Amino acid sequence: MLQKLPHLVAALCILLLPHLSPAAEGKPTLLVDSDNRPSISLDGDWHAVVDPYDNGYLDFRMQARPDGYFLNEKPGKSNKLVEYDFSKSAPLKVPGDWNSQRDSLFFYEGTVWYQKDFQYQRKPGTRTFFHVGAANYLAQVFVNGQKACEHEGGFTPFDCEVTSLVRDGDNFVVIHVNDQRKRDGIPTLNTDWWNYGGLTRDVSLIETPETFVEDYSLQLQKGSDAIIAGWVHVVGASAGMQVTVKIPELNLTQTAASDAQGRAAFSLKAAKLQRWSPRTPKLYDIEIISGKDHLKDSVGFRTIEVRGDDILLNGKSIFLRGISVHAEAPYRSGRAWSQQDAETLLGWARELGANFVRLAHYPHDERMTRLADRMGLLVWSEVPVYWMIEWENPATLANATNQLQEMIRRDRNKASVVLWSVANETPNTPARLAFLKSLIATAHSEDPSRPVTAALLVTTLPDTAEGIRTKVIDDPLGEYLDVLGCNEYIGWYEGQPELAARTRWTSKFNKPLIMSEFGGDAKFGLHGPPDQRWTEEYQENIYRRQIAMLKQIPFLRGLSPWILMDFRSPRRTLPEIQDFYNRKGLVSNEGQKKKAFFMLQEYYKSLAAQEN
Ligand code: GCB
Repeated sequence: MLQKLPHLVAALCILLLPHLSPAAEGKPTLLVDSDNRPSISLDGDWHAVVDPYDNGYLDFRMQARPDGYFLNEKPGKSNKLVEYDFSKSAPLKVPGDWNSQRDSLFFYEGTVWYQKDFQYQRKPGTRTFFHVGAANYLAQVFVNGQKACEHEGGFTPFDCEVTSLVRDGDNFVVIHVNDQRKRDGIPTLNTDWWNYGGLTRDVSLIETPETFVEDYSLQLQKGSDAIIAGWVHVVGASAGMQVTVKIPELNLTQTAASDAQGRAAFSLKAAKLQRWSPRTPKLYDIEIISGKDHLKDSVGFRTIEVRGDDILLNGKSIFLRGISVHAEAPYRSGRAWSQQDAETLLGWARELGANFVRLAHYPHDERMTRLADRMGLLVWSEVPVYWMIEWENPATLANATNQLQEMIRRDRNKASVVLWSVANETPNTPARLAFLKSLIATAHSEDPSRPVTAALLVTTLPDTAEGIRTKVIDDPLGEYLDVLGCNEYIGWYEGQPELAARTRWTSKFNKPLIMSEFGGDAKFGLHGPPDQRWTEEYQENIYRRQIAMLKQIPFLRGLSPWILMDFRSPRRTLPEIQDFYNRKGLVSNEGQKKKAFFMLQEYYKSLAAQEN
């Protein structure tokens, strides 16, 4: 009997499972639409202990400490390490990366322990979640000395259930954040952006009723201009729980019963739906009601499809006038997170005449996709599967899959997001292909409504006798993608800008192409002839020649040149020019527009005029 006990316990757990949230298993959940839920902000100053040897977490044998961490969160009240004292440690601002807050942390990659006291009074019948908008890269959350959850991945949110850990009155939270680059991580050791560490996005406590809407999907059905279909997932619901979806402006209300997994399916017919598009970014207020939970959101409805080499928005072919954007904060540098950061970055994109942004190379703050929804900017959203990854490592694939699922889950109800990208410039090997095929399948099954893309590299054929060179899109991954992305640097990493004039493009696939990167560095204010590198004139020359070349590609359906604004990168050391900035921005990190900005703006204006 005793031997059978574990099986009994396991069976009991399985029986109880539908009533538990994932948080109860120690794995954080992700509350969709969390920015519209009642919350208590924990942003502001946090005590921070910089722990380069991760000594609070690892003992002298480099083993994880059994009690999770060993710092003295209440001096005098515990016998933990006397060397540490949160209360005397200088604070760091949250949200915010640590690198741009303290000179001594500029190049720092390692552990910082964050600590904050907070007052709390739990209302009866509620559950409490600890929400982290993003922590780069590994995070472990401890509430009142007890571990609540851990999370891997620096760019997606997570919510730890802390209902049983919080108490009325004084509470404290400790978060162990480590941003050491890992060979088996996503991303891996080498990237062309700054590894900004810390609690880089908002932190808050979120309260929900005991039974609550954890996730939902409502989309305009493919091929339809009136049917809004989807589902709502309620945690804590038993089969037959009533779930209601309302769209008051459309006079729509529908109630459905949840199944045994807490899922209720919906199909609503809207008689006079105004579809979301860049020109008319119409958002509808929606309400989802289940038991005591009442979730509100603003959602746009549109379809996005691929037919042959066309991208169809609401059934009509669209050309994506885009620009790539890093989550670098304008004017002050560091990781972007604020509303003002989002408004500045997307404001420049709009000024450029863009209807599309590639949010590279990882999911950006949710404020960006919220704002894109309101501004009518189409979005390419991407996971940091970048350059080299441990393609054969199942744990790395599980991690990439999880980051992809979290990205999709957070933003699947944003009309602006039209493309999920699974990778950037990855090598053409069988192991890579298997890895990315799996990610593509995940994206399609999590969200059948959106096309999947990736930024590929191409093969260049030798020059013909006439001096014509051909670039062939032949990466076998192309077969599994819906939209092809392609990065090329003619005129920067490859020859002179003029080379574009004798370059032709072909593709093995009958699919739309987005030229997802091209460009070159220019230091704002540095002038010279168009063949002098680093000058604004050289960069402008690249854009001029590129635009002429791109116009000749019949299956081109968009472009997102590299990049909107100069961004910090440890790879870019050239003194007086780069000074640790990648200078391919059309706008400097101080907000000055370079000549190429105006060249691309002119092209985009002419394209927009043709649309009329
Ligand atoms: C690329 C990468 C991008 C780099 C860029 C560059 O191909 O995708 O992350 O920043 O080139 O500037 O070299």
